[in-house]
Amino acid sequence: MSLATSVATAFAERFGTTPALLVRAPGRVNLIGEHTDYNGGFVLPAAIDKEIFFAVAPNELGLIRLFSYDKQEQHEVALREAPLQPGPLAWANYLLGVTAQLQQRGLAVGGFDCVFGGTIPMGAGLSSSAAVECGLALALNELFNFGLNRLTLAQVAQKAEHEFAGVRCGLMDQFASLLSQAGQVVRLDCRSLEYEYFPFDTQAAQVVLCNSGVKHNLADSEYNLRRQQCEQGVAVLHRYYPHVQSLRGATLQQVEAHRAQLGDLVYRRCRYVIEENERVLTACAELNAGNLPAFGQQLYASHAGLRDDYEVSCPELDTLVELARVVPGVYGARMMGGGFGGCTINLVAPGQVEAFQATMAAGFEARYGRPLEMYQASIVAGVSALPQLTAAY
Ligand code: GAF
Repeated sequence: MSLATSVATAFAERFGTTPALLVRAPGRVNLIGEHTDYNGGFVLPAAIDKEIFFAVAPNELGLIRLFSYDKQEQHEVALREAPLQPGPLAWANYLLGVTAQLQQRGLAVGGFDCVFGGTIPMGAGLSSSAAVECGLALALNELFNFGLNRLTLAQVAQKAEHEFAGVRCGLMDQFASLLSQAGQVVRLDCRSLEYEYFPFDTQAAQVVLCNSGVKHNLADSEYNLRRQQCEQGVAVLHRYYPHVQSLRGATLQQVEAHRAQLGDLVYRRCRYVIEENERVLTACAELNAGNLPAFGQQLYASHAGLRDDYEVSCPELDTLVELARVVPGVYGARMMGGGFGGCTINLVAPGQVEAFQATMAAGFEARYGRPLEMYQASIVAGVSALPQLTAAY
């Protein structure tokens, strides 16, 4: 039985009716452009074939009834309890956060039932939380005919993450989950919200993810701290250059000129972000030119900046990148996502994938004494409603 069918079946068993809607919401990779989104910069993500399925239907009970298929836990809230508040279950908060954001926009969310479950590994930096938020955002939009466009749904989901998960994330993950297209990476300008798709041929470069297996408790607080340090940098630069509203608007010359006022730590954070924005643009030009080795060099440089200046890597991620660097057929590798654990992204020439995986597995196990989990990712379309399954559930 497919996972979508299992989720639909679980819905029917639990709520005694067939779901009105089935939705698929993907996780994402980011080729390059890390920690740039909340600085008004560029990112280059794509949705992947790790996904979460939702079965949903309205109910006449005035209740939000949520069931996690993976955790086999249910959470129930009465709509009259509005404004909704975050509760004790982390997974439920993503869903409640989306509902609350829709309500805050004055949209009449009715009672609904939802079962969801998926294959996006948690804490692997593949944006399982954004997929949960975006899948429900699209589902409720369809169920109650709100007529919101996908960009607005991404913003609803982002705000849910801020307010119900306490992470002041940028827009990248939610944007990628909702607006990706199959076989393409998308360059989003997080200042203007303009975006452009670039074909990405996984026949020419396979996307292989190596999961460090590290999940750092401090990841969320360190993430918010990085964002705060960038804001401190902007506040200093703004005093000298009033047009600078975000690090996107600043130059390396400006941060060099005010290194003393910024202090070494904030200076290095700013330097990384400005350089990373440049790297995204260079990488896109290389992609257009079909120069994968040059594209890959930008990934290595991105990793060095994340490790040394932004300080969001960890020894396991650094090891994975160093191991990849010497494997034949690897164009580039780097840590991906917020950092402090999760996956590295590796671009590997197709004929070399098996050898790559063998070398990485052996090297990682020799160093850390545990097996390395790896995934080969395809680039797929963003969140979609599925045609109703015909299986008897
Ligand atoms: C996390 C955040 F959710 C994104 O918004 C982004 O900042 C990323 O870390 C780092 O690039 O995934």
